[in-house]
Amino acid sequence: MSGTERDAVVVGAGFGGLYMLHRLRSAGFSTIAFEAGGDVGGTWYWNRYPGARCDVESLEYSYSFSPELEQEWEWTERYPAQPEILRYAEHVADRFELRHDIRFDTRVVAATFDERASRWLVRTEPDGETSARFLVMATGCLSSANLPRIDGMDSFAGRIAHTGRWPHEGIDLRAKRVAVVGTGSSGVQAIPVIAEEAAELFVFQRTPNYSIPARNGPLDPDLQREIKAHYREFRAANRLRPAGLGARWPIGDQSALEVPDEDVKRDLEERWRIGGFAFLSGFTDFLKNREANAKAAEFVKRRIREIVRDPTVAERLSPKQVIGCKRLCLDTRYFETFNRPNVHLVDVSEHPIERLTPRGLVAGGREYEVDVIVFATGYDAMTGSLTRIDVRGRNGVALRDAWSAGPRTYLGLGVAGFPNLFTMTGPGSPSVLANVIVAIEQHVEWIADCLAYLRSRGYATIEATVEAQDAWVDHVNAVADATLYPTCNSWYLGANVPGKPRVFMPLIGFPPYVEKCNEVAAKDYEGFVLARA
Ligand code: N01
Repeated sequence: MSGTERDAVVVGAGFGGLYMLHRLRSAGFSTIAFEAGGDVGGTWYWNRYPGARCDVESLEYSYSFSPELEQEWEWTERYPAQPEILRYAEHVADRFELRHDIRFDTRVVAATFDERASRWLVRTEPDGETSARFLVMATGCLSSANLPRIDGMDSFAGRIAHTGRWPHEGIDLRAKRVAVVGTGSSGVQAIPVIAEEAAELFVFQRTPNYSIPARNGPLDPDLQREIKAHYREFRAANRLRPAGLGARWPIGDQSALEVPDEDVKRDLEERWRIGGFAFLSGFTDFLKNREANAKAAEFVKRRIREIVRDPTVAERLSPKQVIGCKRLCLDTRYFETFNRPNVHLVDVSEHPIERLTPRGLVAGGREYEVDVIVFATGYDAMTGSLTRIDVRGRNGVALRDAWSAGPRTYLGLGVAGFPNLFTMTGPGSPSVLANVIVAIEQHVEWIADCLAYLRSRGYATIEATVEAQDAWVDHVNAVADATLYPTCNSWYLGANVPGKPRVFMPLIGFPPYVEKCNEVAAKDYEGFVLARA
């Protein structure tokens, strides 16, 4: 093959791209990965904001495909901090000699399917073109930063930073007046850390969020040893859980409406003490029934009132939506931070930020003078990093046009009209509603097996049928509609990006999804058309 021809192009060298590259290369496919960043790590390369940390536990937020890697890597905390995750990604790249086939500082800007040759022509910047039979988009679900358009953005004389694009050299916040806009997972993590450094911190909150204590701390060496001794069983148990994680904590099998309130409260208390995502796993219907949900929601609101000394501030910090429809946050002393004299909560739910001025932000008719504005305003999630690339399938149709009314995929892996294109952890798959590394491994292995199958039978293309895709999209919606997830304005629905179609993008439920993918493969890729050149 010439220098610009490959069997496969992988877009992105985060956790998805790294393993995809490794797996395809090991199976004998010539593969190249393009990465816009200067090194591996994906979201963990960019998210260097103060307090950045994963909220899935270290022993679970890691690859399972290599028992040697699993055994040799030592995690230091219950939840890994961004620098540690990045070191892990770098270690993986070195251990499996992946860098050789990754082009860094290279952004994929366009990809066009050549129907005559049944190949993708991938255009990169700085200028380059690569032709490949297969194109795998390992572009990440939360990598396309959402910076709100606010009047006067350019006029601000101080510093502006988005949490997902934090400068590598850091920002010295000592003795500075800082504004943080946004109170999702990023804001909730950054605010307590910034509050300790800054002279004054103004938190601009549009929607209060539920947050559960993470209870982070040094990882117990005995626990690490114990899990490593039974890692296969531990991984297998996690894969059977609804979100592919949390096998250390019990899941309840009763409705919260079937048991006395005291029992529900006791269970929530225990889970609040343990910390982490297990909080909502005690009963089956917290995310299905409003009455059940209210029990968990009220529990958290009571805690907020206990922690936050000023009752007005506590009330403003108390969410109105059901718990869990927006992604639950995990924190370290988030609500406590609002007791600090240097921290001020600015409620912008009714009066949005009007404009930026050279000195700061104007909201509710008042100007807040600051030196630094931190936008913790999230992402154009799940589709943003795909539609920003000019991907064109059959008849020159652009993916962004095919998805103008919302993303449509089959299994979150294939798109009708776009042969040989794979969307890793794409819309229509559990992706962000699962431990994403578990979701990534399942997709990588399914895609690699699929390519091997096509090669062994002499097929040149695989493409989802419109019928299979339509039925799948209906299924994803039906599953979501049976829950409380679609009841509030979350990024799962694209509601955080003005003008984005309101469609519930991820599929709820990891284990049944895996079964379906396996079944499709076992039935010779049912729902896909396979064709020879
Ligand atoms: O982004 P978000 P994030 N004016 O979209 C507000 C993962 N993650 O970066 O809710 C004022 O959740 C917006 O308000 P509203 C995780 O999956 C994981 O925090 O739209 N406010 C919201 O409060 C997470 O869910 C980890 O009304 C504005 C906030 O900005 C996902 O990434 C850590 C605004 C955005 O919250 C995204 O989290 C970090 C405006 N114009 C992230 N525009 C861990 O593993 C937006 N907002 C721990």
